Amino acid sequence: MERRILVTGALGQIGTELLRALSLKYGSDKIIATDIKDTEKLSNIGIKFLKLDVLNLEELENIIKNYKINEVYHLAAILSASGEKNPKLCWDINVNGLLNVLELSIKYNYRIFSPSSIAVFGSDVGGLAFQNSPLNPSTVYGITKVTGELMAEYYHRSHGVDIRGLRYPGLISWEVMPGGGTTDYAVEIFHEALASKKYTCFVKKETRLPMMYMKDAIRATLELMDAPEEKLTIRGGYNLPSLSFTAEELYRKIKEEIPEFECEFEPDNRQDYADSWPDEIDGTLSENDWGFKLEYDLDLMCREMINSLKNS
Ligand code: NAD
Ligand code: AKB
Repeated sequence: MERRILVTGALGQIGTELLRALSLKYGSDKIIATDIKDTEKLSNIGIKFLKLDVLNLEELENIIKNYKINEVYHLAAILSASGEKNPKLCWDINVNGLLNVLELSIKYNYRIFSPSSIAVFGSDVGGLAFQNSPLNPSTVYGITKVTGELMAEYYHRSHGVDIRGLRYPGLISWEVMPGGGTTDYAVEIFHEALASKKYTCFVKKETRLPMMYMKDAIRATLELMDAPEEKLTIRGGYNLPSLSFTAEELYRKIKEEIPEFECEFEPDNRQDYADSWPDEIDGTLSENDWGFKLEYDLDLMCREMINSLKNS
């Protein structure tokens, strides 16, 4: 099948790297990148960019119709910390934006990738979150992600929509700064380790969260979208095998490479969101259903982050 791919929220932390992976795999002429923000950069690499607010159903439909889209990577969203500042906007974009994508898929019959998050879990989950652990999030962002998972299952069951989802952990990448999440400290720390050699981390040093290097996350996304339909047992969001380390362990690992780096820990309101999430994720179902395996451990990820930032 020739792919004609639409990416929403394409200028964000994941979108920027997913665009490159999709264009390597399918060709840049097969991709329409969209975002509520504007850019001129993508035309240099042959990707067509259109400004699109996912809440604008008419414009979304025009793009899907005009470009005969048959696959959508729906990344437009408001993340956890920004969501707590504006819960209604978070609900509108994360839930109603997804509903627009789902509704049009009934008419235009395209496949959908819709990311979920470890934020679906709440503090009742304990340290280790299994696929079927309770979903009682305390952030509005987490509530929108649980709703998104349930709507994905519903549209698949009732309308046969081929939608797939992953519960990404905190994603670590160097190219684009993350957009208003709780796990952003794990990216900022690398930038500051190189730029100013000091960082004030906004969670306590003992805060342990599930994390993953972006390359593993992009590969997981492509592998899930390539998995045969009959292998998939869930549609809302697969737990992914993930790394698990404390903020202090990350600091110590970076300090091995940059000995003069100093980090202080001054928790703010994001500590509460971090405390409500699990320390670790059991990703056995992803391994069993579609064969996902992590490639990057903490050492490899830190070395690659530091080298990439040095050379950027
Ligand atoms: P991001 O904030 O970096 O990017 C989101 C993009 O969506 C931004 O470029 C923003 O301009 C765009 N956007 C916001 N409102 C929009 C609207 N109304 N219409 C169109 N575009 C809009 O986020 P990300 O990290 O790239 O996350 C992408 C998806 O992955 C989200 O669903 C997020 O919940 C999920 N996720 C991310 C992480 C992570 O660590 N990055 C972890 C778990 C889940
Ligand atoms: C956030 O911190 O909000 C995201 C996420 C884990 O969903 N990075």
